[in-house]
Amino acid sequence: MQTVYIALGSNLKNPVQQITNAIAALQNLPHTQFILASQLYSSAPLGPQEQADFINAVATLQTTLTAPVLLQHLLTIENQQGRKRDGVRWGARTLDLDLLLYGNEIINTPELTVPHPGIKTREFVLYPLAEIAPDLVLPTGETVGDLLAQCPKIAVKLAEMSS
Ligand code: ROI
Repeated sequence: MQTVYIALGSNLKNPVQQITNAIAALQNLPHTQFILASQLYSSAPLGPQEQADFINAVATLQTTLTAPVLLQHLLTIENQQGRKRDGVRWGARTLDLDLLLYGNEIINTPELTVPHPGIKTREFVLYPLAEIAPDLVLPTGETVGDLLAQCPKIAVKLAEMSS
């Protein structure tokens, strides 16, 4: 059984609903116990600015799925929620599910890099991660708090849940 952390992001087609639906889908994964999801956070896009603000969250699960099988499930959920890979780097998306951490494992394959490279520099990942796992230590030995202190500052705020 591994404890895993997954980052969720959306900035298209009702992002709050996309994230809510994705959390429900994570709750239904086989061989997996859903533990907790963070609140929803809103931030301006990293990358091209001519796109809508993002909604982000982080969820944690315990699973006996292997990392590659879990990744396939995440891609399936992205596709079920209408993800189109249009080839635009850092473009808008209905749903992005990133495997941030898989237990204490370090994985470097063509399909998967864990810990996710964005974890250290993306405030919109670190804020929700720190909310649900403030004392988490990465395989590299850093804590989430250390990373947040070193991270470039962008404005991340709790998302409006109404509407
Ligand atoms: N920017 C923000 N704020 N949140 C994201 O989830 C996000 N995801 C991305 C890019 C386009 C890089 N920018 C983002 O993939």
